[in-house]
Amino acid sequence: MKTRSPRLVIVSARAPFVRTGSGIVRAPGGLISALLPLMRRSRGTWIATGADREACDTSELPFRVRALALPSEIRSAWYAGASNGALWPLSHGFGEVCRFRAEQARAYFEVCRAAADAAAEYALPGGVVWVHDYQLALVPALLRARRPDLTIGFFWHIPWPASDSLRVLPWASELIEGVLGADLVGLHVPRYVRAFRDALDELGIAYVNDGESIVVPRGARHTRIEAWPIGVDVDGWASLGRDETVAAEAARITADLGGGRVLLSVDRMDYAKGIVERLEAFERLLEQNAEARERVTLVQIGVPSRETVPAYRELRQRIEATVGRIQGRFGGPRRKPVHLFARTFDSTELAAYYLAADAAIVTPKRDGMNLVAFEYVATRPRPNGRLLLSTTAGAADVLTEAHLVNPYDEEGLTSAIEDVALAPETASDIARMAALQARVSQLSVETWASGFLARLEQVTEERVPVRAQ
Ligand code: GDG
Repeated sequence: MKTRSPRLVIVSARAPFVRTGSGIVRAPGGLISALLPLMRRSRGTWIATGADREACDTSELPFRVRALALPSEIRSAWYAGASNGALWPLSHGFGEVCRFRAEQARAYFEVCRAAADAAAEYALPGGVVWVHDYQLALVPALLRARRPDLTIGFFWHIPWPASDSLRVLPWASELIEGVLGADLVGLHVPRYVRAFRDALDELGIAYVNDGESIVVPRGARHTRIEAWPIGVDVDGWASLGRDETVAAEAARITADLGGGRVLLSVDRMDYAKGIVERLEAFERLLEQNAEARERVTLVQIGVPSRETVPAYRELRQRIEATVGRIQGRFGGPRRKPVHLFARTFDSTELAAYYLAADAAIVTPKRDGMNLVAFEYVATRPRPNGRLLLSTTAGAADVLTEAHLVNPYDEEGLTSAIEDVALAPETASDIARMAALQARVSQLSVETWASGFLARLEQVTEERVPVRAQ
């Protein structure tokens, strides 16, 4: 599909690159994985509110990256406070973790205003601006007020909060009004669209149902809310999966781990990812099953994340303590049942682990989509291996042939891990993986981004034109 990507302005919290001890590297996280291939092909501008200015010095890139200069206390109240101390837990059903503080809400409004100002400055007349995620949900309405000539898309990458959860957010109505400034609002799966509809009901905002999408009239225009399931760079992962060096590295990993069965989990260290619960389920498996004690190894890649938020620092300690306990109980001089890597890997290294793994254990407690599930499937040159996936991840609505599990069901989780680790491979396993591979290929990130942008233009064409100011 043809899109107007060269005129595109992207607004997100994260920049595509970060500065680390070893230089400027690609930032971890789903949004970056999704948008980088698109922006490489376009010559637009990427506005990042949470970025490090040095990491935005990207003269060798075919697009511009602009970091906003925000005072550090505002940045912290917006990012660690309102975004990751309130909206993230609220949307993932962790009400008890939420903290609502007025000064953090003020910072959230201020950062959204600064982002809207920057987008208004960089967008060409009649241009397209695509705003991303829960950290910037007020930008669409603020930008619309400044530049009614623009076409504005918004994508919310996490679950849309249940209306009972939303009730406790002191600025719920501002949040929804902010989002409704967009022409097209994307959520991953239809059940999030239904949750959005509940929120409109709750706030008494009128809408029309149009098939699975919702249309909210807004004067001369309207906002459409639709499900646009994200995918991954399928060709990129598949070509890494066919690479001989990657395959050799995968063989070395399997041998280093003792030649038994390898289970792999890859997550940002986030309580919504269910890492501790997964480790505990694995520990129960080791208690119960002698073969697992001898032959099964769990590799947990845990990218450190949001360490300025107390709940995340505590989580990292819990993860490390749980791994230590399992090691102490079941490890020996030649056998280590769990390997925890608390660092970022490059994608070649990650692909080698995807190849080496007999099963991917993707068991978040709640997840907007989960790209790791897609990447594991996309990397495999043959339809082997198993994917264990939480019913509570958006990905479960799309990757229906995966082995599905309720991550809150402790015994169920242990026995599901046992099955994917130890049951002999059957024709049905191969058929399931082949079906998953076909599904993942259809849902490439390229299709997602170009489909969303093309739809955005369509939606805008339905409204009365407004001239640039
Ligand atoms: C949010 C939503 C939604 C991880 N470690 C390394 C690395 N990664 C990459 C993976 C994958 C991405 O990070 C993680 O994506 P997820 O989708 O699992 O999770 P979130 O970061 O929470 O993303 C999520 C997503 O947005 C997109 O809408 O699916 O539900 O929470 O791509 O490969 N990449 C590299 N090295 C690592 O060590 N290179």
